[in-house]
Amino acid sequence: MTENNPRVFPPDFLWGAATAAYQIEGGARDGGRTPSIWDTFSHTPGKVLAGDTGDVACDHYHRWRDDLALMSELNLRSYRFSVSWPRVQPTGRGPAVQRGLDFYRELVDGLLERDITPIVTLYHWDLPQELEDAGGWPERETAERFAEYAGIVGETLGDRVSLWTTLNEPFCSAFLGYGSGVHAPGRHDHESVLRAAHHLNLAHGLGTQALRSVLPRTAEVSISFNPGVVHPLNPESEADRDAARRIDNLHTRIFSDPVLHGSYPEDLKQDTARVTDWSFVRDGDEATIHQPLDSIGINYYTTTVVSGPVADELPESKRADNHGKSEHSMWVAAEDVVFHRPPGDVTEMGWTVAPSGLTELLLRFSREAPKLGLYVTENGAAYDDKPDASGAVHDPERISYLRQHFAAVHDAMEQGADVRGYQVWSLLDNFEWAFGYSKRFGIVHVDFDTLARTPKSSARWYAGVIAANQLPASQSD
Ligand code: PNW
Repeated sequence: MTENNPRVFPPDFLWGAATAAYQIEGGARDGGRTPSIWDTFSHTPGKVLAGDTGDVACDHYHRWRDDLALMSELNLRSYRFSVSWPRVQPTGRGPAVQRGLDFYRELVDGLLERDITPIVTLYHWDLPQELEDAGGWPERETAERFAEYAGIVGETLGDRVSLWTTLNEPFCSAFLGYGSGVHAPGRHDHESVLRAAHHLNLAHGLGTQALRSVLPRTAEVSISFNPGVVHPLNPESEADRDAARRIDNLHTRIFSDPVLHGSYPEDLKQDTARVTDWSFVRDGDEATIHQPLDSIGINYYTTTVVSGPVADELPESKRADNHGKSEHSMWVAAEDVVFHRPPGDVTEMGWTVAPSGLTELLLRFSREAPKLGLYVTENGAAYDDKPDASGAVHDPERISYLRQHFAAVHDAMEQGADVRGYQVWSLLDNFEWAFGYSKRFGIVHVDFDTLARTPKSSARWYAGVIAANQLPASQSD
């Protein structure tokens, strides 16, 4: 549509990049840090591809100064990172460790010196192992412990950080952690999934209250969802539409309804009645979860197509395993739903490139929560990037992926969505959870033998987009 006009972004649009503590820091035993569920999980044989762990990862814990220089070189205006809970509060209870807090304070000061806006995520999946030993997210106490931890970090960084995110993708914590078991702690039990989802929601609510009590009034509080864009295979089919409704409830509304509107969807409770009576939801919990927020973070990678049961098993080329292969279905009371791969190019994850889904999601949430700002807190793609003979890393597919998604964000803004920023996933190639180091999402290449960082051509291209604050109309890079 705007092929001949450049797509111009607002002057204060917060371009940036995102990472997460366990995926980049390493320094697993430094400064009094104790194991999180991801240390335990990655050290359990068979859980992570090739036995990879985050023990060293990108060694960002020791190289953060170099990484800051890299961010400046790439013109980043924001940097979204997460705080490692067991680095700050090793057992998940009691007093904080000063060295842990100091690490993040120095990092934040370094960002501010460079005019890069820090966006702090409090929980990106690294639960202190001791809290999992006490029952983990299926237990209410974990939500209460999270609130205490949120208060500690808020008190320490509140004078210098103005953008706060409570949780990253509670969907993955609950469904992949306690349902399919492909993520830590690797459990699979359907009632635990729903209990975990509720206590993650409660953690968000209690954590937001704790943050508000220590942060200046100008600070913004948010949560990052990875909502599903779920389309029925055949929109004419009642069974396919019902499959889409049930998956949307489990993927998205189980979190966004209580957070944004203060109650769980009634049909979700009915659909799952044979799994649980939901008695773990106490009077007042939904009101606690429903805290006033300033913005919503949207993480988006691909679109999902579902149907009701089909006669024959789909061939691999038509099947979507977007959430990782597991013998245990995580789809509570929706095990019968079949996931189809949408047409189009796929990334190394097997995820179809579907930029219009991002426009759709941003418009959905801008209608659902018209007063809240939106940030795309993650979006990006894995490709098989290798340095050439000269050491340069060319990743034209990633440039194409990003270009299409920037245009999709711009489309949503033209249609009224209040999108305030975009953080690419990810700054660095890193520990891609169950896939270890085999999947590279970075705009900066990391050699995991030498830990050398090399900006890929997409990083240079992105730096140019940020400097111009617009997407060039021409297709040539
Ligand atoms: C998100 N799924 O993870 C995370 O927030 C990042 O830490 C991660 O590196 C990135 O996306 C790329 O995967 C997801 O199976 C992991 O549905 C798995 C799924 C979704 C998101």
